[in-house]
Amino acid sequence: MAYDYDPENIFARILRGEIPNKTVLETEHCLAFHDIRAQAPTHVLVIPKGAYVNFDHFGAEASAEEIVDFNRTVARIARELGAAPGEGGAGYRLIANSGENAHQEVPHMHIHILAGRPLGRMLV
Ligand code: IU
Repeated sequence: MAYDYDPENIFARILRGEIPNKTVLETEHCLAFHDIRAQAPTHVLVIPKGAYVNFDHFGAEASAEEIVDFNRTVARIARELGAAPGEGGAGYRLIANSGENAHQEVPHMHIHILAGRPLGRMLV
């Protein structure tokens, strides 16, 4: 996998504790925090602690344990924030911008959890 991870990217610095963040949840393999430019009443970013550039990199190289922890953490946060449809919530949207066409801004794998208002039919 031809990815060159930049250890000075902003999320790497957040993981090292060099920059503060509003933590929602931390697990063995990931950290979730509020996006500084929230685009919905709930806008949380979940990032793996491992050095993965984007979803492609994470999906190909993360261990099964990291991937399971990541997915369960995303689902758990949505549930705990009251957005999970199975628990009476009104639903949520997950976005993982990966690469330039998707306008990925920060080169450390992350998923956006958006909830708290109707989000429109689809994103393009
Ligand atoms: P993107 O998927 O890479 O396009 O989104 C990056 C997100 O990271 C974006 O929503 C920013 O508001 C957010 N963010 C942040 O929460 N804290 C920061 O210090 C920086 C970006 I830089």
